[in-house]
Amino acid sequence: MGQEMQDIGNAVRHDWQREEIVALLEMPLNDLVFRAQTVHRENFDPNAVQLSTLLNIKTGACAEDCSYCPQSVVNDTSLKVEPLMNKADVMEKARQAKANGASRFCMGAAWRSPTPKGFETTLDIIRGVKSLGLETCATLGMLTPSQADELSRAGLDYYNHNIDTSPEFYGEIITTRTFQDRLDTLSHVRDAGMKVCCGGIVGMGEAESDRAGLLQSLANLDQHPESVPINLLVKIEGTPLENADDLDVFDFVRCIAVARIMMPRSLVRLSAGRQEMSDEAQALCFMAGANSIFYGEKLLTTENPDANHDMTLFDRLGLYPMPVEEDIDRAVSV
Ligand code: SAM
Ligand code: DTB
Ligand code: SF4
Repeated sequence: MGQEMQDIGNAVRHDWQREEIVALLEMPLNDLVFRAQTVHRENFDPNAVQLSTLLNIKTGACAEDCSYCPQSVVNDTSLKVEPLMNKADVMEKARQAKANGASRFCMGAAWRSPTPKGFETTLDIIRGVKSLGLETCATLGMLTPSQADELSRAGLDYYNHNIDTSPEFYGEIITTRTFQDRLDTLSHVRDAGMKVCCGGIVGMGEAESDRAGLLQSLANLDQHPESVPINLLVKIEGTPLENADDLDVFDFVRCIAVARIMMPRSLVRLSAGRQEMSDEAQALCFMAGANSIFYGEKLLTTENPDANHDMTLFDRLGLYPMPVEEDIDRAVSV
C-alpha cells in the first residue's frame, strides 16, 4: 500500500472544512467506499463488528420537543408511558444481552435531564450492570458536571448524547434545548473521564450540507467520540417527521463512509433504521466502514432486526462480533 493511502487512514484531524466533506459525500460511490474501506482496514479488523444492546429503562413523557421522537410529551404517539425500571429487571435484561453475545449494554431514559431520585436509582443500576462484566453506556439527557462525575464513579464507561444534526438545521428539529447545551454535556462527560458516544440522525429532510455539518461538528470536537451512531430516521406516527421524505439508501451509505474517513479510529455504528433496510444495504454499510450495530429485537421503543437474523447475516458476510478486549484497547487510542 502506498504512502498516500497510509496517510489517509492514520490522520486524526479536527480541522475539517464543510466543502471538503461535501466533496467526499459527492464522490463516485465506488471511489468513496474504496477509500473508506482502506481507512477501515488500516485501523480495525475489517470483519469484526461491535454489538451493543439497548434497553429503555424509562419510557415516554419526556419534556423535550425533539420532532423525531415518540417519547416527547408534545408528540401524540400511541406509546405507553413507563416509569423507571427496577434494578433487578434491568440486570436480568443485561444478563440476557451478555448471554446473546453483546459486549456493551446501553440504557436509555426519556429525560430532559435526570431527576434526583431517578438518578440515584440509575447509579445503582449502573453499578449492577458493570458487575456483570459488560461495558456500560447510558443516555439520560443533559448532565451537570457533578452528575457526570457520579456516573463515572459508578462504573459508566460511555455516555451517549447525540448532536443529532448540523448546527444550522438543529433549530428545525428541537427548540427546547440548544446545540450548545448538547456540547456542554459532552464536555462534562469528557471531563469526568468517560468515553463519548455521539452521533446523529439522517433522513429528517435535511440537506446534504447538513449531513456534512453533522459530521463536521462530530469530527471537529476536541477528541473524536469513541462511538459514532449514525441513525436513519425511524418515522413514527404522531411525530412531526412521520411523513419525511425517504433518504436515498446510497446517501445513507455515503454518510457512513465519510464518518469512517473523518473519524478513522472510532466505532461507526449502523444504528436506528436497520429494520427498514435490506440485508444488501446493510452489507454496503459494513463495506463502507460501519463496525458496530445495535443488537437485539428492540431499539428504545421501535423494532430492530432479531438476533437470529443478524447472526445469519453475519455468517453470510463472514463477519463476527468484536471481542470486548479489542473494543477497550482501541478506545484508548482514539
Ligand atoms: N433523552 C435522552 C436524550 O435525548 O439525550 C436519551 C434518549 S434519546 C431517544 C437518544 C437518541 O435516539 C436521540 O438523540 C436520537 O438521536 C435517537 N432517536 C430518537 N428517536 C429516533 C428516531 N425516531 N429515529 C432515529 N433515531 C432516533
Ligand atoms: C442512538 O444514537 N440511537 C439509539 C441510542 N442512541 C439511544 C436510539 C434509537 C432510537 C430509535 C427510535 C426508538 O426506538 O424509539
Ligand atoms: Fe426526550 Fe431524548 Fe426523545 Fe428528545 S430524544 S424527546 S430528549 S427522549
